[in-house]
Amino acid sequence: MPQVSEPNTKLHPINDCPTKLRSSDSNQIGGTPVVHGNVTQLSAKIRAYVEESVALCQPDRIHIVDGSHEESDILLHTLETRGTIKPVTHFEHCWIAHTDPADVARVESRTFICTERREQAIPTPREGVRGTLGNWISPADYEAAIKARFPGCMKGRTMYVIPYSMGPIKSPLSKFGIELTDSAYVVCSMHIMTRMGLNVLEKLTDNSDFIKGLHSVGTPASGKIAMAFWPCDPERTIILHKPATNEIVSYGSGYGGNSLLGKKCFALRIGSTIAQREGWLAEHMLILGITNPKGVKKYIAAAFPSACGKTNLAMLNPTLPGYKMECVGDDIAWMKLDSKGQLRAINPENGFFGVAPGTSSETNPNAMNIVHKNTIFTNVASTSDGGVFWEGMEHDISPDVEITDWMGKPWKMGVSKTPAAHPNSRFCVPARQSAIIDPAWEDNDGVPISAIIFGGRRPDGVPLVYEANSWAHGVFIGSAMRSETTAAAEHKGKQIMHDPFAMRPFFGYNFGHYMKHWLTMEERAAKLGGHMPKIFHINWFRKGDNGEYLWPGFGENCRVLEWILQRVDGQDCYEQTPIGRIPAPGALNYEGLHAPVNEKKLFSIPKDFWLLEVEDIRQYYADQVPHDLPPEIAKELDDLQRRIEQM
Ligand code: OXD
Ligand code: MN
Repeated sequence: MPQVSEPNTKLHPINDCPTKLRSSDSNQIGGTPVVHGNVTQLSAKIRAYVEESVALCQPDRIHIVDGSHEESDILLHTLETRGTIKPVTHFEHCWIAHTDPADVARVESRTFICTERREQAIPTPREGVRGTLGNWISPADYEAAIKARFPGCMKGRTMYVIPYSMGPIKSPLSKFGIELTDSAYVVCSMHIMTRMGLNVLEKLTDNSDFIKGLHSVGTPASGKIAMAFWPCDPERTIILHKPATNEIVSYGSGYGGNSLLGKKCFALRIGSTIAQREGWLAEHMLILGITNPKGVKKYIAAAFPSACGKTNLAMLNPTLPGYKMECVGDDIAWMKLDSKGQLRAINPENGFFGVAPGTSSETNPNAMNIVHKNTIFTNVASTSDGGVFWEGMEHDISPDVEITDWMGKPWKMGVSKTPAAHPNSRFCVPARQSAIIDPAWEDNDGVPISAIIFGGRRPDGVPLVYEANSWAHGVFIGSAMRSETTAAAEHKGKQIMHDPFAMRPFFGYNFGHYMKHWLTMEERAAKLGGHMPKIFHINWFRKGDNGEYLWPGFGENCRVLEWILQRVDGQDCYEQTPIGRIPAPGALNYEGLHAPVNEKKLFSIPKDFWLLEVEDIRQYYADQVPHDLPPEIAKELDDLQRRIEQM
């Protein structure tokens, strides 16, 4: 188990070039040898990008990633030798990585969007208010930030050139990227999370464009790396995005959300700006296929803030007889209108990078079943029988095993005061391993979306499910989403935070313009002869007077999805309320639930609560988007307030 240690000069500078891979004299870029792959495999555009990045970062060698299992195994072996990962012997081809404790989550405060003018990237908040909808950086400061960190940052290291595709390689909805990184952990994780390697390079030989991504784990200005097994530079970490040139630059962190550039940086931040330009949607949403007992299949897309049970819903085990749920994606959806105006979605990812704590055979048996092979765990605890452990797995391990926490210290259930696994610890696993992966998950045309769902963790006042009255009302509901905070980012403690569209940390452009873009989708669909899906809001987390959850959740959530799809079919099973449409009394199927549900409480709409909610949303808009709020959204809020006042 890695320990806090002085820099290990044997392991650093990182000489991670497998000896098997050697270059010939002509196989070099800017004088730096290519030790794996061949420079002739790169298009002129890719070569120019690598060359300019090599000049900046000065790696010792270049490795063009081919995407083979053999390559990934060699790199995993290198990582093991270095102490970055260790095998999970109880499982097949699984590994645990332990990060530097200072590098465990996304760092929103150091994540920036670079545009000429600030208001292109983020809304200008009310004077005296701190904006919470992203950070802007000027082009000059962007360049300065790079100059202050990157020159020579890969000395002694290998620069890996990762060609990857977000989405199935042949899908017209997919897009390609090149990530340059000095982290073999990133290469192995990208191998799981994206389609990557030579088949993507072949697609780029026509010199077509790609999203540029430069990543370095960095070296602290002092030159001293605290933990040799996990080099990083937490004090100077920065994650930069430049939508105008489709560029991502990430320095100082090896943690997934900051370093696997295809995910949040490309598929959401840069992706949302491309989507705005091209007239589609890049969203922080799961995609789920639902087949009802009659064999009719529909797909839904759902947005929840980080670590709100999104992966659990994406892999739902339905309790209602005759239902079948299949997963297309658990985190990101790219959604475009087809020629008939039907919204279709692809999952741009190739794997699941799920939050481990809370995942168990009770809450998500489908996830538990797939993490026993080809999985890279990060910051989970380990067990003396060669397995893994995290909070929530108490019933999944044998009681006599000894547990070592994510920091390498002995840990005792019921005794230790700190968590065994880091709250943001992860499993990274290929999606195709899942028994419930949807047969259409790699369809080039994407799957048709019938409903869009927003949700959050709301202990009070917000009913289990309600339906928007219209598209604009639905967009308003997305913009007003709030949720209890999570461990996926650097926030402390529990608070109800605004997280519009579950995109607050992931907007690539001004949130006001983003709402406007969403509003335009209705007309775009209509012009093509279609219509946008119905929008719903769900809340599995409402609590009763004694703090107990009012809804059993997990597999029982299929009952809510059943009602949603009945509404999609136009069934008259709803009751109109001031906030939207809720199931008519008895319309939700409660048959066979283990304990009776207090329907009245679950669906009550307390006037006082909602008056405060409206006030809060109004304040939020006034503080955060005073200049850019679309009038349609302001009107929805006024209308909601009026309806509540009339209750
Ligand atoms: C994630 C997140 O990692 O949303 O998926 O933070
Ligand atoms: Mn996410």
